[in-house]
Amino acid sequence: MLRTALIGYPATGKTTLFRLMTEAHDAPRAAHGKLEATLGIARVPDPRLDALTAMYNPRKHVPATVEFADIPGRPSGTGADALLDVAAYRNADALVHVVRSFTDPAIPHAAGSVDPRRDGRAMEDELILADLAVVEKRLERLAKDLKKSRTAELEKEQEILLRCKPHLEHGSPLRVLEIGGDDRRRLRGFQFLSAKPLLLVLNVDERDLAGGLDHLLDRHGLAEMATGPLTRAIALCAKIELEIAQLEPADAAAFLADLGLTASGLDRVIRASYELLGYISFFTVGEDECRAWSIPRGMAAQAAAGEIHTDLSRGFIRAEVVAYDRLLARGAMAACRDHGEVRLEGKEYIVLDGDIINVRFAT
Ligand SMILES: Nc1nc2c(ncn2[C@@H]2O[C@H](COP(=O)(O)OP(=O)(O)OP(=O)(O)O)[C@@H](O)[C@H]2O)c(=O)[nH]1
Ligand SMILES: [Mg+2]
Repeated sequence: MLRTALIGYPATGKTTLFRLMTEAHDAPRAAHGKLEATLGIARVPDPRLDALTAMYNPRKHVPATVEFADIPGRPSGTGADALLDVAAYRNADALVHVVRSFTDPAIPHAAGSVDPRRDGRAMEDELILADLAVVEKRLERLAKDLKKSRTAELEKEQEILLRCKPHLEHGSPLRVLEIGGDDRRRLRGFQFLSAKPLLLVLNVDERDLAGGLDHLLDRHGLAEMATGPLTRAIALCAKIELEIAQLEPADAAAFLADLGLTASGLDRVIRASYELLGYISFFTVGEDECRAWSIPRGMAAQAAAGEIHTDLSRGFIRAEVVAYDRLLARGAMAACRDHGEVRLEGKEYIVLDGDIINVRFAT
């Protein structure tokens, strides 16, 4: 499962967004200052799963899920330790930085004013400084160890960290550093925060909704920050989205249309996270259960089978695969079979977005 963590300064709307994403609409708000992460699960909306469910009428339908961790914000300048202390940040596949542009005199901003450009940059700097602290500490340790025994692996680790250090010192996140496959593996264990894909969510004022959302990203400097690799930005109004999410679906759709929005905030945050991480979905279908699974793009069939169950990966023989579009066009699996559209694929087959898969395996 894809894991994301909400990061941001106090009172920017993280918990409001968390409640929206995880449908924990009525859950009590996390108390300010509470340090642990609150975890929640968001269901990934996917019209294809809805269509498959209509076709199979299964007892159960299970959407793909994304985990969100909500952590109370700390004012800027609290120090690298504060960020590194939070396991949910380190463990996340992606960070979602909630940047506030809404103004409300009753809800003061910790920095004394609302300034999305400043906050976006300040958080990036904090991620970079947190990583730099880790790099420096490890380099010191490595220097000592290398005196005792020079191994090729330790030298390679030192080499890549010596590339990271000046990069971070120049104020650049590790996201934008080009790193080869082996070095990427060497760095993975450090769980560097500035290397994680970053989604910037501009939490806009309800009064700004009328003028459309995209130009707000430009106006507040977030579009510019999201031009680099593994970075994206979207704008939404968490407070209004949460109100909309509590309406009946038909009313919610009408409300969104009134605001000139084509998709809910939930849809947009999830979609942006998927694009950011290059995730795709495949499906398993049947009368018992129709289910969506998320995997990184480029994953082979055997590994994808392992997402369903380790037995399926271990005993993998072949995968029966049909494209979603073909199944929908034919209306039934049997018709796809008759037309030769159900392929038998081996373990090296690269799973495509929308594949419907049945794994044949031996126990
Ligand atoms: N006016 C307005 N208020 C909002 C908006 N989003 C959130 N708020 C309000 O801002 C306050 C803080 O929101 P939270 O979601 O609790 O903020 P947070 O980022 O979780 O705060 P910490 O957990 O303390 O870091 C709440 O009273 C929200 O209702 C918005 O878009 N507009
Ligand atoms: Mg909160």
